[in-house]
Amino acid sequence: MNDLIESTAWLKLKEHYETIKDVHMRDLFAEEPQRFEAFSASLNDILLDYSKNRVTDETMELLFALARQANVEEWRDNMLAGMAINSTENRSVLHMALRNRSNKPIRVDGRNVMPKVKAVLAHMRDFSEQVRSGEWHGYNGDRIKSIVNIGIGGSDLGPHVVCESMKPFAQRGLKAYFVSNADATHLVETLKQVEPESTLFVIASKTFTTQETMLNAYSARKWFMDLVGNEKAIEKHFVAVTTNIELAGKFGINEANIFEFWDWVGGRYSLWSSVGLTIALYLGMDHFESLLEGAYDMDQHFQNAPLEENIPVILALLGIWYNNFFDAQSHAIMPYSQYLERLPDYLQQLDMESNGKTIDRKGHRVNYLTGPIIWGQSGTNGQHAFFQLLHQGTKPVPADFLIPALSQNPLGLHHRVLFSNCLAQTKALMLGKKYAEAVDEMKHQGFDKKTIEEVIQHKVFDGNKPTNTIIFERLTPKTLGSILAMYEHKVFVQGIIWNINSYDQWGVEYGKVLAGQIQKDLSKPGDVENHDSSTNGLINYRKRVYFDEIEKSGVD
Ligand code: G6Q
Repeated sequence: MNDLIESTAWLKLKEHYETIKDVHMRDLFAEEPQRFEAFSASLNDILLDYSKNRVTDETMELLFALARQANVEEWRDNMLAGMAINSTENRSVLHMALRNRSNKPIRVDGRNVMPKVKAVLAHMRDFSEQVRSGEWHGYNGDRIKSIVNIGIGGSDLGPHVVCESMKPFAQRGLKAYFVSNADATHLVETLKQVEPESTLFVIASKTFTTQETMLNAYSARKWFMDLVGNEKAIEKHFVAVTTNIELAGKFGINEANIFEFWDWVGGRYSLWSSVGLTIALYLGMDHFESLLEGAYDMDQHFQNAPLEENIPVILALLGIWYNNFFDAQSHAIMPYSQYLERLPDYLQQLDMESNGKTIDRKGHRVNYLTGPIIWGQSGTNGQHAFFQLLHQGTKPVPADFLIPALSQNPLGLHHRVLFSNCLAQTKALMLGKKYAEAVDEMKHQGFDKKTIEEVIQHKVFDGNKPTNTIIFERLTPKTLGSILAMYEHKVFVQGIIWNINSYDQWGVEYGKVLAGQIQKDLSKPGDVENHDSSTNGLINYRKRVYFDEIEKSGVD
């Protein structure tokens, strides 16, 4: 039994939906000249324009009432007070402590965690400065030129999106690589680009037991030993980021080079912790701290701004509006910035791992939709691929468009073209093109009546497709920090309203054990019959090919 869809705020929204579902945004804009001012919110240089949504003042009031009914503010305060809101793992959720730039203590079990957080930041600063200045060098005196981050999921996606997005701030001559996939190709192709003498491997794993990461770490270690042949050299080239100091020590990493974090930091919320070591090495600690400051500004905004002006709350409520009342199955992320190319990947994990849940906090199956499918691609590339479906497909796809007002690479007309495309898309998605407009356009282009009649239906665009535009001055570490924190809080608010635990990931844990039995079966000769027929058939296919190959080549 779930209360949500029977609650007062929900029922009022349902009723309101009936009155608004056929209203066109084109008419809302015509009726309300101040719509942009009325439906926008800002923090520092970040401006959220949410006027191109299928909402009126009344819709927003009802949505804010839903947030109040779910006690979003109280949950937010409980999270920051260190309460174990990750109830299925009995853990606090305190990634906000990692970027707490004030002197206020933040406690877990009555203990202030800030001294530990600051000590790790100081350790990161000290180490990254040594590496970047050349004071820390490879075993034979070479300067470190390549950082290879080995990690997966939360120990990969966060540092990866930041390093990619912040390339203009990186130190010249230093490269960052990310290896995550169990497919050896990922590691092998990366190792082709680096030299052991000038490479530092950062093994990032909260648990230090994740199969893919351990596989890659041990293979990287073997590659290093095969080329260098000096066990002692390992400590100059391998460091670890983990909560499991013991296992990192067993791997052979010097305790002084293990960067700690804690179980109250969830994997997908960990880029602000020592999991950000690769960021600090690549960009420098000052830029890493600017990233933290940007996130802290968003945290302050999230904690203090009234719900009506609160950017993450507004984004969360609009998401719920489409997800639960318009039955939108997905939400698209369109960064009009090549540097933000990896943002959709990062947000996929943040959102889908957090809110891809069916069981509510009380242990009941929900009877409403929870987290959407997150997808997207950088503009303008997406325009030449899947935007057709956004304009004329049968599925509603609300989307966020993100764009800097100024480019990091001002080159001729490029940014003006990029900017025009971004705005032209959101405008067209909102307005659409009426039948009469399409006819006029074709007449103007000189088409005859018969041709117009034949194709006109295809040239009509319904419009009324909702988008948010998130615009900022320039993509800097601080702005990026604010944007990532904005999405974290959006996901939190949605999880609270859907009454699910956004901080566990039993599906991921399940995946971590699933492969064990199959792996054993793959190593024995002969066909297997102990699985379903599909799994048996696929295992046996691989075995036949593999054992034939061994017989032919004589090499295992
Ligand atoms: C994140 C998830 C998951 C995790 C990876 C890596 O919230 O728990 O993506 O980050 O499975 O785990 P380790 O860091 O422990 O290797």
